[in-house]
Amino acid sequence: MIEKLLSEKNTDPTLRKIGKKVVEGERISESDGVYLFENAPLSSVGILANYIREKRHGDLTYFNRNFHIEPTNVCIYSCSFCSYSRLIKKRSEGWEYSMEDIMDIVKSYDDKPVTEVHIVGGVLPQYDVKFYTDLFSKIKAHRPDLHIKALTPVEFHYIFKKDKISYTEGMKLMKDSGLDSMPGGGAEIFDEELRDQIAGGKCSSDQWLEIHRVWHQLGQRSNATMLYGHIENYHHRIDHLQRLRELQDETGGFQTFIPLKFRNKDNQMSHVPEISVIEDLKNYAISRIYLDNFDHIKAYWPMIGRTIAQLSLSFGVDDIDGTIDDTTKIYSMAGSEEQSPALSTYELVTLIRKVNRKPIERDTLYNVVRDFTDVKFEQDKQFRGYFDLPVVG
Ligand code: V47
Ligand code: SF4
Repeated sequence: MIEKLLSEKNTDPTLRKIGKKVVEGERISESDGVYLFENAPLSSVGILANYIREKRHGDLTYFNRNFHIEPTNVCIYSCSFCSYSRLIKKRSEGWEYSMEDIMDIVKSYDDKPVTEVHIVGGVLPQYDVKFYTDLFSKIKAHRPDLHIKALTPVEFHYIFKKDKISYTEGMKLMKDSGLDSMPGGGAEIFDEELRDQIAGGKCSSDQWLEIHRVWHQLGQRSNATMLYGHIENYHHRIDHLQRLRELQDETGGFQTFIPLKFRNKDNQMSHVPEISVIEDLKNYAISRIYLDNFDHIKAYWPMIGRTIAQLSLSFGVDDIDGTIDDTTKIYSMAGSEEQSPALSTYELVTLIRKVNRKPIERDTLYNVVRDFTDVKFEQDKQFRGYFDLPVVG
């Protein structure tokens, strides 16, 4: 297929030129990226993205066993795309967990083989540096092997400013208390004008990038996201990818890029229509092509739904996040098809196998926990328990 795209049979010389760059491992430019969004058919970007995906990972498709804790949905900010948060003046409509509440959730997973807890939520004054460092220390004391992936530059910028400490001091405190990695949230869209319109008041794009830079300089890893499909155009998307690619050249600390599709239920941007699945797949593919220095592209299934997550595996995606266990409300409240997002390991493995890819359980840092490629789990008693199937016989 790729030969046809590169040959004279392809009557678009610019697309041929970009295709040649991809095959030869040459980086595409910002104008190439915009050209792909504006002119290339889905099939062509799909072929190129899948070429890169298979060159890097073959058929391997990663997932993990994780759960989320959202300490609060009350927030001092009011991002216009957010369906999840409640303003402080309406805090009685939301939830605000105490340290004990959060530890009770952690403890409820004691007998489950999860490897990661993902903690993120609204921004509130009582959740300060001391609260989070105490929380991370307590989780580590209780379950040292559980990877803590928590908070974003949105919270960090706010709490460090309040305590009048630098990003470096603050991130060192987080690391020393047990924070293992940072998720990719809060990036939204980096273009300053748009960011101001949809996420005004929270940390700026430069501050978001700087906190990741500092974290990477401490030897730690993080993810990156982009909120797309709202009021941005293709130039804004490529600008966002370009800023991530530049920081990654500098630090190498990003593991995974996660495009997040804007969902429009019950938020201040409900009048903005959601974009089509064709656009979603194109966005995954072009992200894979553009971010040549990122190892992984993730389709977050609670946001996009499991069917499109399956499709995305042919458009550059090699990771579909984790079991989640119905512990996040961010997307169900924004109108995702996944109203109670939870998949057992068995279901995740089956979902990946059904589209002829090889399921690999990973930990947060992409170490292989278990290769499920050849596991015949229906017959295998040992794995029935592992797959959360009833152990019979
Ligand atoms: O920053 C909020 C997004 C993000 C909506 O790093 C919305 O592994 C679409 O970052 N429509 C938080 N998106 C979630 C996040 C994340 C999720 C999964 C895995 C990882 C990871 C990170 O959710 C926010 C914002 O960009 N978001 N509301 C909405 N209506
Ligand atoms: Fe608050 Fe995050 Fe929602 Fe913005 S996206 S209002 S910072 S919870």
